[in-house]
Amino acid sequence: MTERTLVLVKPDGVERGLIGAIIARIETKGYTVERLELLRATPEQLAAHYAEHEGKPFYPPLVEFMSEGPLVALVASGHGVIQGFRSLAGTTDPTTAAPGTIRGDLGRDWGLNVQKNLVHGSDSEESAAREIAIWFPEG
Ligand code: DAT
Ligand code: MG
Repeated sequence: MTERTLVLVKPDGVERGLIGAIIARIETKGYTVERLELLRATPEQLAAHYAEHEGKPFYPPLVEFMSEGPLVALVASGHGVIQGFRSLAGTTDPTTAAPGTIRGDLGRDWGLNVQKNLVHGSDSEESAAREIAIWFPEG
């Protein structure tokens, strides 16, 4: 089934000049970039986006990190793109993410109290619909 997913290139990815490398992996896999914007996240967007993590110890530094600089929000589409992009991204911790993945190849532990793991990808159809509405509210 053709799906859409919400991808963020987080501020660490933008700062390190990896926007192109990350988007190239999405396109090389055969997914289509449908929407794309470089923006600074508002506190409201981050609170909505990370609502499931509110109250966890890593939530305050996570939201702080995500507002430190511009990020890229994009919508990618394709058959199975939600799971497919999660596979491309690799597991959450870049130290142990498999080589061949975005986080495994391009990410590492920078010794800070939040994992700077370059990208976000929606984890379900419900999350994708919710998150696309947060970052592209104009539809
Ligand atoms: P993912 O981004 O792989 O979907 P998640 O939704 O569980 O992971 O967490 C959201 C982000 O929060 C994640 O990309 C990095 C940060 N994070 C998650 N678990 C963490 C932890 N144990 N310590 C520090 N940061 C964490
Ligand atoms: Mg997640």
